[in-house]
Amino acid sequence: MSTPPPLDRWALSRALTRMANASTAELARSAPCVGPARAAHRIGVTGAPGAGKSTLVGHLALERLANGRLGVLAVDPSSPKSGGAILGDRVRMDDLAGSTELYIRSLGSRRTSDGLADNLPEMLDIMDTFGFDEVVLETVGVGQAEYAVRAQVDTLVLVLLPESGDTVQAMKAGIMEMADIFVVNKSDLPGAQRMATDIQRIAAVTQRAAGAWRAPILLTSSSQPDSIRALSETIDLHRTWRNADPQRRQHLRAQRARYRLRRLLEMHVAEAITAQSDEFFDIPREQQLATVMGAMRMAFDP
Ligand SMILES: Nc1nc2c(ncn2[C@@H]2O[C@H](COP(=O)(O)OP(=O)(O)OP(=O)(O)O)[C@@H](O)[C@H]2O)c(=O)[nH]1
Ligand SMILES: [Mg+2]
Repeated sequence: MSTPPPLDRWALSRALTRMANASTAELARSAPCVGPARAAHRIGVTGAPGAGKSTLVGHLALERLANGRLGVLAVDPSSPKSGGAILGDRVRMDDLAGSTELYIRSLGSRRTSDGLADNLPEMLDIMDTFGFDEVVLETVGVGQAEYAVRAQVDTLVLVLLPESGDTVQAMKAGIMEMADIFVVNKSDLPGAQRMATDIQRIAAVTQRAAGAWRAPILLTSSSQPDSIRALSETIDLHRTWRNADPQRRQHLRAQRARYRLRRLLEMHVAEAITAQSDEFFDIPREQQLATVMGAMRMAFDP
């Protein structure tokens, strides 16, 4: 494998900013830029607010930097204010600051209701073109977010807390099928083992296809480096499993494309409807539909 050229941070930051602000028309024209063979391995880290995701991602970054060029994108739904704590307050930024092969960026989630940043799929493509070997994506779990993030990453880590048993019950089986790795974080707090047992119980009754990946349940704590290492090794195992069968990769690529196409159409529909005057909504529904469809056809006419 050839070594990629040195990371041009300025060009990358600019490309990401431009994509973050791209119009729906520009998005319609953007397509994946590199083939799947050169795409970065994408690791999603999702879970409830305050579950310790950023801290975990920071420690994980230290661990995985040895694998090559590493990007960290953190979707911050709340506000740009917390930018300073992007990798959590327990990671010594000094440990990471010197690395030329690490790039960290916080993204606002703005328009989307599914907890992902605007134009995130396209931004992930940009990471591919800048020669990243891995990209870690942190996103807050807000119900829908897990579903949206699932398709965007190759390995999805769901971060849970001790004593959040009710949450697990509420999530039911859907999420159990989606996560590749369960992490009960802050395992230095009481209740972690019980939580792990609860997840195991739910996982045991979840239907799995033959040969499907059995999502491991790990306990992690920022004060226990071994637990972070074990998580990193489990990510490697999942990556190997995922790559072993071309059909798995193809399925994921199709899911990714499906999400992207649907979102693109939704954005265009929203724009076409927003552009209409108040009077427009007094005309018959069929005419409304015809007008919006017409606007869509114009938008996509080459
Ligand atoms: N006890 C304990 N606290 C932790 C651990 N990891 C993180 N924390 C604390 O949990 C709080 C939240 O940590 P973050 O890493 O910012 O959590 P987050 O999930 O990224 O938070 P949001 O991005 O705001 O959703 C901080 O006060 C951390 O110090 C851990 O392993 N054990
Ligand atoms: Mg965070």
